[in-house]
Amino acid sequence: MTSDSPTRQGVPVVIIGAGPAGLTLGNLLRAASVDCVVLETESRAFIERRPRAGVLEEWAVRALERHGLADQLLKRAERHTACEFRFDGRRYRFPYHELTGRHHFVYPQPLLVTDLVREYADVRGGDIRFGVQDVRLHDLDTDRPSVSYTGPETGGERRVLRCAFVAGCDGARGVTRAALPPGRTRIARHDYGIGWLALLAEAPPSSDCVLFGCHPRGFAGHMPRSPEVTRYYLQCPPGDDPENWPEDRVWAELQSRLGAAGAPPLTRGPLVEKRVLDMHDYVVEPMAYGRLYLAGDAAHLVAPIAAKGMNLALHDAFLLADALIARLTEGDDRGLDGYGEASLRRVWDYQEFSQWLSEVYHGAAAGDAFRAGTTVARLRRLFTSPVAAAAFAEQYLGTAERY
Ligand code: RFL
Repeated sequence: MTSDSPTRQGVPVVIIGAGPAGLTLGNLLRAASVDCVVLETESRAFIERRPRAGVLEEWAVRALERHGLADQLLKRAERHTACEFRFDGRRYRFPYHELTGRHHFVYPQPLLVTDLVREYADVRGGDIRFGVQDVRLHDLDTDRPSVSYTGPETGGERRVLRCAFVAGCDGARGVTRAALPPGRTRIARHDYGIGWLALLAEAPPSSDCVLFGCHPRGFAGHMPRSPEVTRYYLQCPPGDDPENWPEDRVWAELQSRLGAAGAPPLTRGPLVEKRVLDMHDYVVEPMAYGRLYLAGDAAHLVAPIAAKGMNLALHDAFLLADALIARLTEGDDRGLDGYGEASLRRVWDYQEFSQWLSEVYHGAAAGDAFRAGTTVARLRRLFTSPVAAAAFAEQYLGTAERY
C-alpha cells in the first residue's frame, strides 16, 4: 500500500486529543456503547506526567462520580475549605465552606489524566493511539468527514479514519481550531499584558489553603497540590525569561509578596518547573463547523487566574457526550444544535470572573494610585459585605444554579 491509497477505517466518533476533555468524552461514549478512537500526539507516559491544573469544582467531581470516573479522585483528593488573601501585610482568610457548604477538590491533573486513560483503555477497552503525527481533518462540511494521520503503527503511511463526527479536544495548540473557516468563526481574544512565572516546588505546602498575595511588587500565588508538591506563581513581565529567576530570587520574592503578620515562612524546596505564561484568554464562537465540535481549551482558553480551565473542559465533555449519544443512538439533534450555546454560558461567566479577579491580584502593582485604591476596596468588600462574599464564593466555586 502507498501513501496514495491509505487504509480506510470507520468509527462513529474520532476524538482528537487525550486531555481531560477528550478522555472524559471517550469514557462517556464507551459507557453508552458508542465507538470512538482517540488520537494523541504525545506518549501515554508523557500525558500521565504533564503537570498543570489541580483545582476541581465540586459539580465537576460529582459529574465524574456519576459516570464512575472519580473512584481514585474521591479517595486521594484533598478537600479545600478556604482561601486566604494577603494584602497590606495582613492575612484575610475567606472560609468559603463555612459560607456555602461547598469545597474545592485538589487533585493534580496528571493523576486525573492517568485515571481517565486507565479507565478508557484498560477497563473499558477503548481505542487510543498515542504518538500520532500530522493530524488532518477532511470533508467536515459533509456527512462523511474523516481524519487522517501518520504514526508509529502506520509504518509511515497516512491512515484515514472515516467517521460521523469529529471532537476537537486538542487543547490550545492543536490543529482542530484551525480547521474552522475564518469567515464562519469569531475568535474573541483578551490579553492581560501580564506574565506569570509558573513554578512547581518539591516542597510541602506552606499553608493548608490557597494563598493570594496582592502586593505592590506584583501578585504571588501559593497552590497546594499534594503533601510533597506546591505550585507557586509570581507576576512578571510578559515574555520574561525564566533564567532571570534563579532559585534565591524566586524564594525571596515569594516570601516578600506572600509575607504577612503572623504567617510562618514559606517551606522551600527544589523548583522542578519554571516557565513564563503570558496571561491571555480566547473564546471561539461558534464552537462547531459541520461535523466538527470543539471542546475544552481548543474552543476557549481561560488564563489560570481563577483555576477554571480544566473545569470548563470537563463541562464541555459532559455536554458533548450527551449530545453525541442522543444523536447517534436516537437521531436526536437538539443537544448538538444547542451545544455551543450551553457551553459558552458558563465559559463567558468564568471569563468575566477571571477578569474581575485579575484586577484584585494585579491592581496593587499597576503603578497607578487610583487602581491600587479600587483594588483594596474590592478586597475589603469581600471581608465586610456578606452579599459580596456570597457572590464571590458562588463564582469561585462555580456553584451558580443556572448558566
Ligand atoms: P489539554 O489538557 O491541553 O489536552 C489536549 C491534548 O491534545 C493533545 N494534542 C493533540 N492530539 C492529537 N493531534 C494533535 N494535533 C494534537 N495537538 C495537541 C495534547 O498533547 C493534549 O494531550 O486540553 P483539555 O482537555 O481541553 O484540558 C484543558 C486543561 O488542560 C486546561 O484548561 C487546564 O490545565 C488549565 N489550568 C487549570 N485549570 C483548572 O481548572 N484548575 C487549575 O487549577 C488550573 N491550573 C491550568 C493550571 C493551566 C496551566 N498552564 C500550563 C497553562 C495551571 C497551569 C500552569
